[in-house]
Amino acid sequence: MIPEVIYLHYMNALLEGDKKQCFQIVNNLIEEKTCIKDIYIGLFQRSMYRIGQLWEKERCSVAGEHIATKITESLVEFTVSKLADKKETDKVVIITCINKEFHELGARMVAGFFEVHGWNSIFLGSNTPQNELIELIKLRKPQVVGISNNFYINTGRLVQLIDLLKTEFPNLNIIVGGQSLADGRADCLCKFNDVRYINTLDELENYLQTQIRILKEHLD
Ligand code: B12
Repeated sequence: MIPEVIYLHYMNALLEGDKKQCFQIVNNLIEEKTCIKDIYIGLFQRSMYRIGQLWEKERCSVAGEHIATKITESLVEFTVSKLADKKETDKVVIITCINKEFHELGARMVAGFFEVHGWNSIFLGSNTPQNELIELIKLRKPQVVGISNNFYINTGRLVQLIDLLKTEFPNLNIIVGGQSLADGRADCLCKFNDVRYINTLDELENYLQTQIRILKEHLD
């Protein structure tokens, strides 16, 4: 858990665009061995969701939101550079956003979470064309592909993409995340019996443990 006083201090610095202060706070938390999930959820996600609410009420400008997003992005890179497992690995995950989805911070965090857990993650970011993703899967042969969908308008495109991936790669492990499908809106995935919607980093952590067990059994 991140103490409330630290969250408020961080939120204040983020709203002021004070990158140095934000880095200082996060660096201190890392040095105190705060769990990465707490930093990602209790600081990064919580503050960005709050910025979304402020922006909706016109209490945070678009520029203020862009600055906060950029600071948070660089902090995710910073945490990964500090905490990623540097051992060689053949566990590969591709994390991507759908075509026309411009929210990429959550997906970057998820890619970082895989790296901290010893995976080699290939992060494609926002607005990825379907054919580019398919070519990359053929080339890199990932064990898992993670797709992010945050803007509800893109959900049709998400289903279309999964249909295409399942036709090209019937055995591919696909996970999906993002706010569009939260709060019981993941029904559109029912038609794919092996595609998982993962809503939280706790669920992702459990999923990773299962994957590692399956990969080990496969090698034995
Ligand atoms: C920053 C931001 C933007 C930035 C994004 C920049 C970037 N580089 O990412 C920009 C300016 C581009 C933007 C644009 C828009 N935005 Co915006 N944006 C936000 C904001 C404030 C923060 C998003 C964020 O980073 N959240 C923090 C991350 C960490 O959380 P997260 O994405 O949920 O990710 C977590 C989980 O969902 C999950 N997850 C996410 N992806 C994946 C993938 C996998 C595989 C897994 C396992 C898990 C997973 O794990 C993460 C960690 O827990 C949100 C507010 C909010 N509530 O999030 C609005 C918000 C998402 N935006 C919104 C809107 C409406 C828009 C615009 C339509 C605005 C406009 N009029 O142009 C456009 C749409 C662009 C598009 N076509 O995609 C709405 C969406 C409403 C809806 N129901 O769909 C929100 C909720 C704001 C609001 N309160 O109305 N936005």
